[in-house]
Amino acid sequence: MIHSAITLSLVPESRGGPFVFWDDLPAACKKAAALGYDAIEIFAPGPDTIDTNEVTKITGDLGLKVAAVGTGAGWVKHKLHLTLPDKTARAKAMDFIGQMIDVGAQFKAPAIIGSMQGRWGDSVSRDMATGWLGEALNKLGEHAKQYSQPVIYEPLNRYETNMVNTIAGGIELIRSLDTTNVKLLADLFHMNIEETNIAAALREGKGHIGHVHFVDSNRRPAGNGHMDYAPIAAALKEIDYNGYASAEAFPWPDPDAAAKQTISMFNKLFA
Ligand code: LER
Ligand code: MN
Repeated sequence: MIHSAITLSLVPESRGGPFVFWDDLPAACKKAAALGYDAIEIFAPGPDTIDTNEVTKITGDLGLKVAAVGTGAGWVKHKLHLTLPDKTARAKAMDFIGQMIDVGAQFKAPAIIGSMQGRWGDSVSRDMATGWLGEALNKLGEHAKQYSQPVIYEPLNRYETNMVNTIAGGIELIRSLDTTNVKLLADLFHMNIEETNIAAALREGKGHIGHVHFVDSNRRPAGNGHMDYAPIAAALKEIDYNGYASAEAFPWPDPDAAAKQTISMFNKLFA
């Protein structure tokens, strides 16, 4: 069974980004629960900015789960990522993600590594960056294991990273790891740019996909672009995907309408 989730950003620096709800955790949780969402996905400024008791209380009272926690603020706020040339900076990036894994675990939620994968170039060769990323994923995957949570690794489109852009590239990367605790995030927006056939890529990802960002071709809420969802929903069912379809979309035309639109598409496709 596929579960519904919706994103909330608590990071002022990411304003303009693809998050449906903004700034106000209690209000976002109330709205998500009222619309029938199963979970909330939280993009926070850092591990020490999440009041774990508050999140546990608010979500618990509303019967909501936490689907995942993002780590991208490590890049957006601190300009850290896992493939920087400076060893100390890479270690800080690892530490940031490790602490986000610890925080997420308190809500039984995995952490997502998207923009924190960084990119190669200048003094950093592709091989060096791939080596560092692999090392980091091995360590973080094993770190997350103690909580019975995977690490969720997200291939991004070519304008955001040159590390891994497709599900096939993600599978190749995770097959090269020693840890077996890294899963892929299939973000339909990135896939629409990079994949030859989205449904075929999802089928190829059977057993490897741990999270889905449910969004349309133009990053508006599902149903507001030209994404052909029927084969996508069929592929996710065919591979027995039982994680979240999480609305990581622009709050278009506004957060409330985006939230309503997404849950109505979710119910049509997956309920
Ligand atoms: C960024 O484009 C994205 O899709 C996020 O989920 C990554 O942190
Ligand atoms: Mn995404």
